[in-house]
Amino acid sequence: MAAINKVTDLTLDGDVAVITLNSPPVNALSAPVRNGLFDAFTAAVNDPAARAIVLICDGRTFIAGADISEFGKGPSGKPLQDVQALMENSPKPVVAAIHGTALGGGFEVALTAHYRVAVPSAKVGLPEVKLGLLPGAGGTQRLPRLVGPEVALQYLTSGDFISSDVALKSGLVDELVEEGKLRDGAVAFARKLVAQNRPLKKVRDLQDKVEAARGKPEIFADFRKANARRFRGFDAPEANIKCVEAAVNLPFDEGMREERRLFEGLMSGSQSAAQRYIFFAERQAAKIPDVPEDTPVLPIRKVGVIGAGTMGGGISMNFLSAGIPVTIVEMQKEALDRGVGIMRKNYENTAKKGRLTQADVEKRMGLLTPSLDLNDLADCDMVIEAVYENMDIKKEVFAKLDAIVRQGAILASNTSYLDVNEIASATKRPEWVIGTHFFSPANVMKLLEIVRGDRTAKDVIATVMKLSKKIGKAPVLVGVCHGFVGNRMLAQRQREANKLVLEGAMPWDIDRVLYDFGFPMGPFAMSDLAGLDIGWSKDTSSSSTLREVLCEMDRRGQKNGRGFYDYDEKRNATPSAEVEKVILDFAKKQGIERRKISDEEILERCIYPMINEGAKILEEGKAIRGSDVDIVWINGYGWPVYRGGPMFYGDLIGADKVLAKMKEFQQKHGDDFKPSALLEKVAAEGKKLHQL
Ligand code: 3H9
Repeated sequence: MAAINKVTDLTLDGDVAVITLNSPPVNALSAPVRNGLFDAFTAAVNDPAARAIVLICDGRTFIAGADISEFGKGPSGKPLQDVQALMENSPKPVVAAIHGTALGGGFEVALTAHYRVAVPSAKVGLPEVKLGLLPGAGGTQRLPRLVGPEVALQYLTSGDFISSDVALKSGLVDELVEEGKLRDGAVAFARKLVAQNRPLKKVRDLQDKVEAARGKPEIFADFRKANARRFRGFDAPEANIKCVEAAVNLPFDEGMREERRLFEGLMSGSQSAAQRYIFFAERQAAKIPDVPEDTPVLPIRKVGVIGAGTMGGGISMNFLSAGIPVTIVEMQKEALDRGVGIMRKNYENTAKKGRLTQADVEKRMGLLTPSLDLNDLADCDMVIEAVYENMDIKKEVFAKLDAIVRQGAILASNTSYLDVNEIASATKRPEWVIGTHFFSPANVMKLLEIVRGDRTAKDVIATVMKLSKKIGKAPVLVGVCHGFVGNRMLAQRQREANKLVLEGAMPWDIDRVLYDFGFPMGPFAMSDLAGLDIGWSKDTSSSSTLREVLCEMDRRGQKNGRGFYDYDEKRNATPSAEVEKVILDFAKKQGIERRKISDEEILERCIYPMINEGAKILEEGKAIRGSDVDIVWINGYGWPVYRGGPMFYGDLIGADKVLAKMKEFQQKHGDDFKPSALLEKVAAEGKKLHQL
């Protein structure tokens, strides 16, 4: 026995048949893989010399799921169910041998084996919900039978990976075998089954845990209630819950039919299309056309951060958490101590929630060197500046860094708007200068806009792109322009939100519309949270904007309980009658005749100019591709992932319809709505913005 086809291989190890699957990069269940598995299992089942069968994978992982790139295309190859039926009905025990990650359809295949063994580093899980889906190969029916409906609900609706020790305890895995010795361990396990004549265990036949939950609808009602906020707007969590209800209340085969029905509903909807697109878009963003994959990267063993404020502290934590030592420099001792204290407190809060041990906290803080002297940055491999957003100050800092930091080190700025070329011009090494725009809170938010200056070297770009992955960020390479991709588009939304308030809407109307669209909060609630007085000064305030007027009235936002909204001591917001009056007076003074504004207009006025600006950004080459723009908005600004980002959403509406609306608004409200040439072109040629 040997190669069954290009991806599967069947060998005999004594009386145990070993099927090895090898389909890089992640052994996804493409048509050739399903065909290969079908042929291999058929051969193994029919081979009289084989008394047990082991399924194992080559490469970095066990099967990581269905092949997502096949979704939406017509059927081809053997259905996965046929492979699973062969496995489950095999008269010889079938053992799945797991390393890496057994995910989605991959774990569902493992769940149809009679037994599962894994190495300690392996993880299993059903992450379909993150793709707007549910496990469509029996996972929703088998998982509750093994772990009970309560735990199954958690796993299915979070998509979280499960470590092998937890999997062992909960019966998802039957035995752990020594790291690096999976094949031998699995074969020995299979041999033991045969020797002991152990019965074939079919998960579908397990009844105890589902029966125990029958007639207890409160399990589901309580779960829905407790998670309503987390699931808001998403279709997939509810469909997953319904499947678990079916597992509890229906016989296995009927439950499987319900799973299929709900799976197909999700698969044909726009939410899953958006979420699957984002999965690939995020990986695509890591690829830079003129910076080849094999560009050498520089070792980053030690990082310097200038500024121990909220940003500097958050940025430092990313590196500390990844085990990279950080020297953090502030000008005043008090500010330094405060910043370091906040970092410690953040880690300790995480430890209190059980997500870190106290030893981890100490280890991380032990990697931090606080300093009041820029000279201490001399031997860093990379220095990130996070000082006040002012060009003169930034240039001064970079000139100093240029003199202090060793040659061959990267100098990065955390600027959120400023010209990285101009900052680089303050040094004699512009090739080594790059922008790293983190988002607040910098230790939490996934997005990192990496700003490429005209002279930034390719190995510097490659290094920072790779490094950002190491610290758990989703990097997007952008070009120099005011506000880069994210803030530049945000400015469009903010401008329209402000205008709408004067024309007739109230801040809470706008916030409600954007919240219902799926954002975590609207622009006015956001301003209240950040503080209305950021960048405001009593001395220069001229009552010329609504925001200035509110600051003059000491309405500074959540921090003093009064902003656009009034806040109670628990920070619950209610619309403010005082603000309403201020708005009416302000509009009157400006001679604006207020009118009723529909929710539809609010949404279109806020969102379409963003889509248009995204097209302009692409036209100017400030983002590499439309999908990169979407990744910025998903990972940095809370754009609902099930709407795929502004470019994807623009395509969902239709570029032609967005264009027509922009033209209508341009007529009524002026050139803020002037369509970009690229939007015109895309609409005329019937192309897609997210595929540019
Ligand atoms: C499912 O199973 C539905 C079933 O219930 C239905 C049954 C009927 N398909 O992430 P990486 C590619 S839904 C196709 O950079 P890592 C990926 O695009 C699926 N391609 O590596 C990338 O390509 P490239 C449920 C896939 O080591 C390359 O592999 N499963 C798939 O950081 C490397 O990926 C999931 O949702 C796929 N399923 O992480 C798991 N997976 O090099 C999704 C990966 O060209 N996958 N690729 O850019 C993951 O979470 C991670 O990829 C994994 C590895 C943890 C496996």
